[in-house]
Amino acid sequence: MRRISPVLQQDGVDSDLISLIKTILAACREISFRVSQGELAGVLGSTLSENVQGETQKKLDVIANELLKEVILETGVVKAISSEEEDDIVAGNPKGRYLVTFDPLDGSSNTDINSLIGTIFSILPAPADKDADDASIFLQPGTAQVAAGYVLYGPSTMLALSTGKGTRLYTLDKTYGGFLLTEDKVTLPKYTSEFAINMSNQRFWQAPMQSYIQDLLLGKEGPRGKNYNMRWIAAMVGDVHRILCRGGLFAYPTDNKDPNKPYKLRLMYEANPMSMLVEQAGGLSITGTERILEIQPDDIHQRVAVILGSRHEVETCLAYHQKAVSTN
Ligand code: FDP
Repeated sequence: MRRISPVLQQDGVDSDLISLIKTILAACREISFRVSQGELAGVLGSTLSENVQGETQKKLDVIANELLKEVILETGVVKAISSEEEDDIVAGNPKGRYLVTFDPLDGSSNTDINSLIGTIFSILPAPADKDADDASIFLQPGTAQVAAGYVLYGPSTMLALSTGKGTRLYTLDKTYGGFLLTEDKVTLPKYTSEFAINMSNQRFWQAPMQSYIQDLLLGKEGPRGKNYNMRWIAAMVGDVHRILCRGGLFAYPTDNKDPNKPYKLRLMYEANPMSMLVEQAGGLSITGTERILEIQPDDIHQRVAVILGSRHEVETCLAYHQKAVSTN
């Protein structure tokens, strides 16, 4: 079985980028260990470190953020990082060639129930002409990503990674401590009969999404002419992993539950890296009106509607949205 470095070298990936990816994975191995220790490690909402006042409560997502931040900035090849856990960007080496944006622990509400969680990351080129503390250096569309991936902390710890030459899956070999290639060419089936969506939001969706899902629920007797199954892990990293493994459609669409927050998922460190992984595996990823990877971000923490997965199903969902526009 092949290790990561030779696979990336064969793809012609820059040696600085390879060592950056390996550094991120080293932190993820540490996070994986702590996750697997559960209550025993005292990390699930419990304490890990102390300060002058005594013991400090540190949640696993905070610990994961600190681990990643520290090791990534130490590489010297990173100009700045941006994290779901940090309001502002954190400057690194002014001469660093890369930017890293990450969600240290996606699906963190699953930590309490010993269910799937993961780390999602996206690597962008760093513009040379701007300062390391200028947040606008991150405002690049997803098409600019030089690498995207996630590490899933499940029954086994798995990595999905793309550097633009397809999507591969690796599994952490806990006996030797490294990730080994276990799926060389992830390919999403074009057709699917499985979807993932938080149905409790149904009444808040826009009309095209309401009728698309309604038609899936009508099954064999409805316009789609087949029965659909639903799966919902409630951690994007887990739902997208299932889709990379066997296809399907995942959606967190626009809703009007809270008029100030029409979208749930973050563009820079959730939607963009997942969209790259899905597209590189032959799938599609859209908001309902546009390709996610082409969105020009205007804020490092901006949110976006997400519909991704098997090509034919995403195209069908898009057609419902387009029909609504043309009849309006
Ligand atoms: P979480 O809040 O538990 O971290 O964006 C984060 C996310 O999980 C996604 O991973 C998941 O798909 C979604 O939120 C679930 O949110 P809801 O339970 O509100 O639908």
